[in-house]
Amino acid sequence: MFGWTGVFLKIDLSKSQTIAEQYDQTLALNFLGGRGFAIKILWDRLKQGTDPLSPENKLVFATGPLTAVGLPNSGKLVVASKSPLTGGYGDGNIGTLAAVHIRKAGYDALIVEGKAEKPVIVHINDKDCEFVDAKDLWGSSSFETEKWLRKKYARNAGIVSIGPAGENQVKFANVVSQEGRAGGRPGMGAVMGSKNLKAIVIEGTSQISLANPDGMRKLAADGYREVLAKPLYPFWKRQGTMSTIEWSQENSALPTLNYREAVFDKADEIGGFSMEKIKISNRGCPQCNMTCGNVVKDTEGRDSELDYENVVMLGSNIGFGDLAQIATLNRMADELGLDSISLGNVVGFAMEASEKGLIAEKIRWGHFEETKDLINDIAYRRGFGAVLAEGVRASSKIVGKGSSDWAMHVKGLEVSAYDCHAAPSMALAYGTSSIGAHHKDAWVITWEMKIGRENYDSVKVDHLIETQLIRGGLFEALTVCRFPYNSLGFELEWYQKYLKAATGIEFSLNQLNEISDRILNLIRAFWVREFKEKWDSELDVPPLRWFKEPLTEGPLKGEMLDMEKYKGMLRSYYDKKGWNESGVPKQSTLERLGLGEEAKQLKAYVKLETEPFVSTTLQNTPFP
Ligand code: PTT
Ligand code: SF4
Repeated sequence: MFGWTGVFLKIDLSKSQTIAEQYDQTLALNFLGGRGFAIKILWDRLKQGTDPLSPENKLVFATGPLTAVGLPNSGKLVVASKSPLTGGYGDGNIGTLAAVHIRKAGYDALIVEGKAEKPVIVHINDKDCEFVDAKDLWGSSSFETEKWLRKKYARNAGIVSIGPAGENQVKFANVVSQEGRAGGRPGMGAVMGSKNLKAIVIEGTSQISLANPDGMRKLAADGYREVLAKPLYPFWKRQGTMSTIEWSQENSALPTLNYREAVFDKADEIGGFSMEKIKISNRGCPQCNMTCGNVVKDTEGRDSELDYENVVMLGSNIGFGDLAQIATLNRMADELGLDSISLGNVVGFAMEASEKGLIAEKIRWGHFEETKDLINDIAYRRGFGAVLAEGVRASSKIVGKGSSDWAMHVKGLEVSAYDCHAAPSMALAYGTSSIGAHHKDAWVITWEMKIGRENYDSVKVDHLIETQLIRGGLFEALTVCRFPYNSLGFELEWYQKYLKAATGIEFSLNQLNEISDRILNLIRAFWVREFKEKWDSELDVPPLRWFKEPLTEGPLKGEMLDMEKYKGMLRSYYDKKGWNESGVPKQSTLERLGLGEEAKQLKAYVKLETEPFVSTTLQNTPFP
């Protein structure tokens, strides 16, 4: 087999044992890699109802056939598990040398299971593996941990670790690497902490076996040149994702004060051009010439890496208009190992609850000292921080008094940094995303602004489905960064050529779409299997604030979503996906995608429809 190593490394922490498992080539052909491997592993090996923070849960670090083969932006991996935050499938995408070394050590994925008796570090050196006592590192920040490990092991080893938030099993703790790469929003860091696993260090030295190594070398060099030649490249290097702040402000999509508003009076001060004035360097993932991490100094003179999402969520969404202060909050998130999106979301929730007098704690919008204290309280689960550590859905259940209307999440995952008061298809993207309210699978909002934000029509549904297949399916399975494609216009055909050079197989775009659809359907089946009779289409509806509370500021004052029309779009989406009225894949859909066995298993938990579902809202015209 070329392109894939054909081997998963199973790491059993309870037994301090590793087993290299050969897997069948059909798995690679049907699921490609990354997210595809992760969902198939979790589907096959997790019992329904597994407690996400128990030793029985599994944490998968998965690469794909294009990971680390020398082409642009290919130093990425998918970290996945059953999520303690949502109770469903959870994953994240992280740029790290660990992705490169997993492949060079001869594996396509690591499957971590069990629980170590005491805190450990797993050190993998090609085929050797040792379990190293981590008691001296337990309690350290992710940065200190990595620094210490780089001294002890190779300077360029692949390292992923957790901070105190992961150790304390904060439900939105993530996994951190290289002082600024972070992934696994739905609590992958908490799963790691629950297993007493502080870090994985991996060093691999072998070559990845490719069908056409010379061809790949040439294609990779051509690809780097092509990326450099793209007209948008120079501006990208200046601002990366940060230019989106001005765009969001202009288009009333900038989450402000817990998504109450979509414009922020200090947007200019936190935007890309202000950032450029204090930027000191670029940082990024391995094998990337687009390095999009904008490094600035925080209030204490430390480096902090700014992206759109973390600046918005720790800025306008909680009332901060000072980039150095935002950089400090962001640095805290990275060191503690907290997802910055969910963090900004729960802090915004707390500030609103405090303002409304629903909680005793005083936490004011944009108050630097109070916010820093609260962030530490969340990571260490102290006081009201312990409530927020459970995520915004759980917090709103505890606070009550109608707060669930403005608890900004879908299926328990906090909404990322796009306001949807006036963006129906982005709202549907959040509603139907594979992990909860994250923009990874479909960032359709800029497209939506161009074609008309007011429509709720099936053109939007079609575009969403297509985008999800490419972003949530293909890029997560390949596994490479999607930014060359979606931010610079690096064409999809490149990836087909890379796949051919890596695997020797010519995949058509239709075949790749089918693989993506298979992956996304199996993820949906996983959610349904976990929720059983509690599964309901209401789980695909975004927060009520966007439907009940119109914007009160900016050019779109008075705008909000229409529930009836949203549900019309959702029904159309289900229909086009081959799902029933509750959003459960039909037996015929699963069988068409080669998931017949999985359909049989799912039938033990829910009734599967076999008859075609006829939609009443499928025309290419606006919904009533
Ligand atoms: C991603 C989410 C994002 S999406 C951001 S900023 W973004 C936040 N970054 C965080 C951070 O930083 N520190 C922290 N403690 N928490 C953070 N949480 C947030 O996590 C990231 C880039 C970005 S920056 C994006 S959009 C793209 N995402 C990709 C993806 O999902 N798939 C893919 N194939 N390519 C992608 N390329 C881009 O990667 P999650 P990274 Mg990320 C400091 O983790 O869970 O997927 O959530 O990993 O290596 O930092 O790259 O404006
Ligand atoms: Fe990483 Fe940014 Fe490069 Fe993508 S563009 S690989 S996220 S540094």
